Amino acid sequence: MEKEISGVNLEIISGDIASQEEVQCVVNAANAQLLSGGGVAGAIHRGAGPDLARECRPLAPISPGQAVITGGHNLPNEYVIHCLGPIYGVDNPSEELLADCYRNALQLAEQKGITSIAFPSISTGVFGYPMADASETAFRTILEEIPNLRSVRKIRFVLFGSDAAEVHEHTLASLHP
Ligand code: AR6
Repeated sequence: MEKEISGVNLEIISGDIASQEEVQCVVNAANAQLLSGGGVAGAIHRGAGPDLARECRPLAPISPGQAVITGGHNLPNEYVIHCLGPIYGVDNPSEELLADCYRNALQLAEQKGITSIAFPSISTGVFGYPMADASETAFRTILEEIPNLRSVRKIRFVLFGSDAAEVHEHTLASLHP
């Protein structure tokens, strides 16, 4: 699914966040220590190689809602923006902290003049955030930020599996008919 909103191309696909060749920046669903892990963080660190962990070390720890930027190393992307999502029901208010992730990631991308960025569904794996709720917060925040974007012209959501992609398509259709 693809939508053009105020000059920004918003796209939802199913796939692997670590193999997005056409985007300048990918977003990591990180842990506070910015180390490799399961899910998205594991895929990104495997794809980037050990130099990513080395670059991350002095930037850690980060707190829920925060975003930091590094190079992409062996990934097909120039940059990685690492966001620490809230652990659902533990880091509160979870909704605000999740919105902070998307807002801070987009603002960081703007500061670097990044034109295209791919997000995973932050917090909806190990961190337990229900996907429908998370997708609503993600898209609400992105729709709020779109009018402020100057350099970012493409925002892609990369979801694991067609069910996750459908949930996101449904949410976006309801927020932006
Ligand atoms: N590409 C796209 N989406 C993926 C991929 C992938 N390669 N792998 C998993 N997903 P998670 P979180 C989906 O757990 O909830 C890590 O171990 C997955 O199905 O990666 O923010 C870190 O070290 C889910 O919908 O991130 C942290 O400790 C979503 O991406 C912690 O888990 C996010 O799942 C972060 O937990």
